Amino acid sequence: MAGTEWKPTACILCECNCGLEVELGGEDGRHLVKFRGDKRHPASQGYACEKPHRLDHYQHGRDRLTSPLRRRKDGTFEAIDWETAISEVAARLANVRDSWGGDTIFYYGGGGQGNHLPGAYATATRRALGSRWRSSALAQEKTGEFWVGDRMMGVATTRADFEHCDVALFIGKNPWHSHSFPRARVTLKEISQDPARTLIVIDPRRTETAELADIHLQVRPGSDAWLLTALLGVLVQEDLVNQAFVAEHTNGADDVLAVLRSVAVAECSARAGLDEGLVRKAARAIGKAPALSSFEDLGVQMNHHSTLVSYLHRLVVFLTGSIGKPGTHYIPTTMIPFATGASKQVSPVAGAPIISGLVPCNLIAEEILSDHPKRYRAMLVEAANPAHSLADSKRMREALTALDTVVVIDVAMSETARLAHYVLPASTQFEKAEATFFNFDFPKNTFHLRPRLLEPMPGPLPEAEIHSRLCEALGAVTEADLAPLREAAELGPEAYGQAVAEAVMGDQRLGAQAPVLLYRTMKLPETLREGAVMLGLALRLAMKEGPSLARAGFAGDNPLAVAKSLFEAIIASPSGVVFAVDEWSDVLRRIATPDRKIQLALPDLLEAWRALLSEAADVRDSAFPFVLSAGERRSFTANTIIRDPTWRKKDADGALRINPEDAKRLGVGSGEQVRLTTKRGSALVRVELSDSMQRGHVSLPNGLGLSYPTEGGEKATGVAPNELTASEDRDPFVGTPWHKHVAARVEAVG
Ligand SMILES: Nc1nc2c(c(=O)[nH]1)N[C@H]1C(S)=C(S)[C@@H](COP(=O)(O)OP(=O)(O)OC[C@H]3O[C@@H](n4cnc5c(=O)[nH]c(N)nc54)[C@H](O)[C@@H]3O)O[C@H]1N2
Ligand SMILES: Nc1nc2c(c(=O)[nH]1)N[C@H]1C(S)=C(S)[C@@H](COP(=O)(O)OP(=O)(O)OC[C@H]3O[C@@H](n4cnc5c(=O)[nH]c(N)nc54)[C@H](O)[C@@H]3O)O[C@H]1N2
Ligand code: SF4
Ligand SMILES: [Mo]
Repeated sequence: MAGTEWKPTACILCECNCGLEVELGGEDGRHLVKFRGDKRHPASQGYACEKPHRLDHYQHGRDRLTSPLRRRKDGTFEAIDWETAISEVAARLANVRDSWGGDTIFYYGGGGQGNHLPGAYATATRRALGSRWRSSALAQEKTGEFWVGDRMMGVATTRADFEHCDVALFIGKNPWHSHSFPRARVTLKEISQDPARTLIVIDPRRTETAELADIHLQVRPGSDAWLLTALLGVLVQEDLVNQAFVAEHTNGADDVLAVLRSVAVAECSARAGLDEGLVRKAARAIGKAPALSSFEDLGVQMNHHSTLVSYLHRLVVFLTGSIGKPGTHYIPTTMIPFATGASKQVSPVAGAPIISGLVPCNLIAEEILSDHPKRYRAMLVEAANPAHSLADSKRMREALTALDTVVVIDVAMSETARLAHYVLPASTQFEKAEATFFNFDFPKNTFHLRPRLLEPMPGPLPEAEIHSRLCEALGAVTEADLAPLREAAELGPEAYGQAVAEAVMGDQRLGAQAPVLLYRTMKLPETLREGAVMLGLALRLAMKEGPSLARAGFAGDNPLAVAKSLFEAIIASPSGVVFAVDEWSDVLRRIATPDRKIQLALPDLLEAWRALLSEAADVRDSAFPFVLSAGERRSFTANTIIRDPTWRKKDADGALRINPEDAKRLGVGSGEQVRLTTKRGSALVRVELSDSMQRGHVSLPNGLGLSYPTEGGEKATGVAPNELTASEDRDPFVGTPWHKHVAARVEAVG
């Protein structure tokens, strides 16, 4: 349209962070009024779903924080100025450090779906305090997958090339709504419409993705381990294993094949509630596929046997040789090493495994509510809402209340912020430069540093500024450290890079403060200031991934020079830049186990598998005859990023989906209220009758139940799912929750 000024940014509502172009308007020119997909974004290429059109509800949320807040004794908050806030927060955290040790200061969050720079700056604050333990949402979804991946491949994550696959397999994943790979709906439709390609969906619900599928395995909730065993059994018993691949690239196949030769496919299918013929059909499609891509997500990762299922899923991938060629799985080059396996340490109180550096979310309350001398005493929460998003909200509230000091950095008055001693207001993701590290594409991978769209509003500050001020108040960075770098910056980028490198390499204290040094002294356009930390990350990448960067045009023998050219490209590309180009032949070379082979036999998981196969059929507690999936992704859900309930065009209060026969038996009609009860809590909720649900299975959306200011005062809309979940219901290996499988009762009311 003539006269429209489109500004590049990104959607912040899911990990894809599609490139967007936005038109600003409204009375003050600060409203995000029009959106379109940004064709120049290398990954999303103009794609966007329906959600970003509502982003102004995030930018202009009525509960946005405008000033630092301090909690009074009576629980209410008073506004304080930044100087007071920073000096008091620094003093309180320093006091916790000096009294009980810096390792009792726990850090949670660091980024949501679209903002990962806070986490990068927070490393400086954490180091200044000697804080050691941390966690984030990843430790309630992906750590089982990381743990298994790391042990099998020496690499925690793989992704898959759905765009070019012959067979696409989704296990407990509804990408039509949840996306997780670029342009998901375009790719799903292409696969669905091509008679030569096969889409297989494993989901108890007939989801939007399942509607497009060639084969929908409508599994009985929580029985995926049985189904995957049946699929694997067919692969082995019908001679569909890729023997050449297994011989060349794997180890331990004998132990696995021994189990699979004798499994009873018919019985395992029946345990999964499925017709054996359909399971065989799916297994044959998988086994015969020239190129298989697959993706497991929350439907299995937050469910019974989740880590075992992650293992069985990988067995499907490796026994069919579905890695390392186009249309299959790959190991991407990522901007940061965001996923790793288990560390040698365990958490200080519960002795829980630390995977990817993270304490299992379901154990955080236990780590606090204890008299152990090393229990956590303080918590710094940033860009996350654990009082709402972690299992067992009641217990999380109790834990947060038991801490000496809770500091929350957020844009809005979240459920967690309400429990803090200090709330520090952050600028929104459109008022500062932001970036995401969740791009996993291949062979080309993208990075997008978005310049800010809007002048910051007075009051809130970007996290980079908040952490810099905290580190300065803690005495970790002084003016004397900064002055020489400022001088070097005047001499030009060459001299500056050299001076920073010398400062941080020669001195551990300054090395820990690199994000602050860069942010405070680098010369950058105002709209990109928070991007300063990317120079450090670019250098790390240049030292580690030289060939991939070189193929993307960032070549050279000197990592500092490579980092500089990559950084300059990032700064100069407001719609994103391709930073790494890989080759399919790189993938298997990235296997990092000691013998460079994929380890198929993991003894503890094989044992758990054998135990499963000898288990009697499970009996359901008659007091809780339903299985509740607590936290489904729908067309207008986005975790708790948008708090204003009116952003939802449909399903405003997040109905409980239930099979019409079940509803009839209970005597409830469409739109009526029911009481939903679990062992942990009870809630009233409106029902939506949906024949996409199987009998005995009900589902609630995620991100509902947020309190929001209305004319008549604060009001919560919908049910907060974790009022109904329990922290002890978790995976025995890595502690991930069973949110998709909560025993529940549904009763008519009124
Ligand atoms: N619209 C939207 N998109 C999002 C998000 C959002 O909030 N809203 N959040 C983002 C985030 S943080 C994540 S982690 C991803 C998650 O993305 P998904 O994992 O796709 O999301 P869910 O809807 O939670 O769960 C997926 C499916 O699991 C199924 N399921 C339930 N029980 C079982 C079972 O026993 N077996 C199997 N096989 N499946 C089962 C459900 O029916 C559901 O269709 O989505 C991302 N994208
Ligand atoms: N029962 C159940 N629970 C679940 C799930 C489920 O399926 N079922 N899903 C889980 C999953 S997969 C995930 S990923 C988690 C997500 O849960 P969390 O990791 O807690 O993340 P969000 O709910 O997205 O909360 C993000 C917070 O960041 C704030 N924010 C937004 N922009 C900024 C910014 O620029 N700076 C700062 N400092 N803050 C900002 C928002 O106001 C919000 O308070 O929820 C989990 N919880
Ligand atoms: S797919 Fe995700 S990032 Fe892209 S427009 Fe939709 S919600 Fe936003
Ligand atoms: Mo997530």
